[in-house]
Amino acid sequence: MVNQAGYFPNGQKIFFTTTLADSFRVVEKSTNAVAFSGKLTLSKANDPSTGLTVYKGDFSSLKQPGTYYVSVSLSEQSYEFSISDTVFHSVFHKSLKGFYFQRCGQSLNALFAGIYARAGCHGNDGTYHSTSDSTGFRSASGGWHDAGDYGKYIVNAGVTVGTLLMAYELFPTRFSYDNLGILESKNSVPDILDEVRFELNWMLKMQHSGGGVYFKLTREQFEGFVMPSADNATRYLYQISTTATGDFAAVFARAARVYKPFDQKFSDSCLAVSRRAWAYLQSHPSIVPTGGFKNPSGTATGEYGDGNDSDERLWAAAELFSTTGEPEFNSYYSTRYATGALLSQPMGWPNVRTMAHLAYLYTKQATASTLNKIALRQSLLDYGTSLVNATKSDGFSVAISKDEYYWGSNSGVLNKAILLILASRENSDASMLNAALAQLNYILGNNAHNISFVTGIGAHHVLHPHHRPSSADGIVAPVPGLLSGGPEQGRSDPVLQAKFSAVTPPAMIYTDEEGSYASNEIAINWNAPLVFVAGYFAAEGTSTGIGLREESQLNEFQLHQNYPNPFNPSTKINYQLPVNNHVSLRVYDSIGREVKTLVNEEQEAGQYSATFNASTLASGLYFYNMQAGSFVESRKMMLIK
Ligand code: 9MR
Ligand code: 9MR
Ligand code: ZN
Repeated sequence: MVNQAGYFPNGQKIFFTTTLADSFRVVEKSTNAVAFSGKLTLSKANDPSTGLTVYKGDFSSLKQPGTYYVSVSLSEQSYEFSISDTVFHSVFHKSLKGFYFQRCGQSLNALFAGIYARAGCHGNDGTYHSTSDSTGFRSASGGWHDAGDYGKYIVNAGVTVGTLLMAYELFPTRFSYDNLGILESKNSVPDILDEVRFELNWMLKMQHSGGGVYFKLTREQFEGFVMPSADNATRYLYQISTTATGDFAAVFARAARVYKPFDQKFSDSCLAVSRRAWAYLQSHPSIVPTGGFKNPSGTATGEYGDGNDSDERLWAAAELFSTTGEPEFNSYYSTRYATGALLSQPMGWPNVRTMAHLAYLYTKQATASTLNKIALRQSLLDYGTSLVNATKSDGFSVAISKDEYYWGSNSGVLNKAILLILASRENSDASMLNAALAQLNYILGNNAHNISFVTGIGAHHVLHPHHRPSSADGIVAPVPGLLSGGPEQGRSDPVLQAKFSAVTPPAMIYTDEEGSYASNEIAINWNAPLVFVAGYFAAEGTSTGIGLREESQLNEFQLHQNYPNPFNPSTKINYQLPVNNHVSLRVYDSIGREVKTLVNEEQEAGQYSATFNASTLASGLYFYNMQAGSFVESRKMMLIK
């Protein structure tokens, strides 16, 4: 079992096998030449999660880029893999593009979707359900299909959008790719933000004028395995809920920060709707509907059942504080944040407490409590350490324990990888980053099923996901870039029930069959941490392997590319100061004459946006240059009138 996408030249390289042999060889594929040989060691006897006795081979010292396979005996060899700096590029790109393929209410053009082009769908979204507060039609088309079904659920949208925006906000240079081949590519706004905005535009339509947010927009019963355009039954907006409203308030507060440099008006409206959602929460201090949202009788689509909205409220407060700096939100968070352990579980739709804590930990607001931040940072480090230890006692180096193979377990694995990445930035311990990468290795084939759980990635990947378009489109290969949920200990569908028993070890309860919705569906909230982790590591590489391009984005000077570029007649130039400094920001023409001084003064640490009015300048090439302390950087811009 190898990571079928591959390994970094200078990174750790581990494979697993259950074959008892003493040595192994890594063979170069085209020449069949043995490039490396080594000894197997025991990884784990009677591994608790799989029940297997697992051996591992380490070929980290093989650094020559190429295509290889591992051989442990004459008859047994692994799937092929690469050694290269770019092994995670296509995982990142495909998993992000996976969201484009989930778009609802828009046809997918062959230009962007290739053979997976399809007609638009669900143009009649939606009708108020009889249990909601209104009657008739409400325009709420757009957004992503949630999963293998075509429903749209705010709670799941919330954690998904939160995770994707967090990836961009923490690591803007790693997530600024604008050439994904979606409708909005090359518009000078990173594609991850374009794609997320498609979902945000739908979410906006789900907010009642009173601030509350409708829980979901789905049919009463799951649709059949038809293309989305053929699914024409009525789809309903169900009740307003406080879990949905809390998630909504949180992600729109974050969106107000993230989109500000790109679109001030949109940013303003994000903050306004977030405040309105917050006001609704304030006037409804107990969970709505009572006990949490439940499907009414006659409805069987997803429930995302959650009887506790305190974490959604906490997340909303943390994000609103981070965006506005207002004391109300700071004190809401600070008086409640310490109930229970701090960072002690991965993010997930039922519990977004970790999202709240991360928002507070990374806020730039000067009035944030230093003591809170110290406690959060310490708990992140402690949690990271406990996860590293968990990987050491697992046969396949997985960070989830044998009791954590819940529905969507692969997302638990990847959400823990995110926390390991974040923890690794707080010290310089390579073991955290290696443990994070081991989680991605597991997802991409380093697992007991010897399968890449991402469609379209690896020589042997999931082929039969519980995904209606992949089933109904008549194309053999499933839609690419989608993460299967993975092993499910509860055996919550008939296929798993028939195939496995109560004594099957939890990590073995998986089958690549369309009927197994509990182990082989795909979902937006599972793809989001895949995008985060694959995108993070895709930008690692560059011949150094992991760990050597450590950068703590929040603690460094940054001068961003201006948007839009080309622009006319005024633009914004954004930059970030980690500490107070004298800043000069000047614009020069192509032969080096200064045409404008935008900033020349002492400024406090923070993020800035300088407006540049170019109306008196001729079309052409210009440069802007920023100096602050020893930081000096220039960027190019084109002015086209
Ligand atoms: O698709 C399945 C559907 O045909 C069954 O009636 C249903 C019974 O619960 O289970 C499946 O539905 C899944 C759906 O396709 C998408 N997400 C999870 C659903 C099961 O919870
Ligand atoms: O991801 C959800 C998982 O945590 C639950 O255990 C499961 C059963 O309630 O439902 C999952 O969510 C499904 C949703 O209800 C409908 N769309 C498909 C989702 C993924 O299976
Ligand atoms: Zn649709």
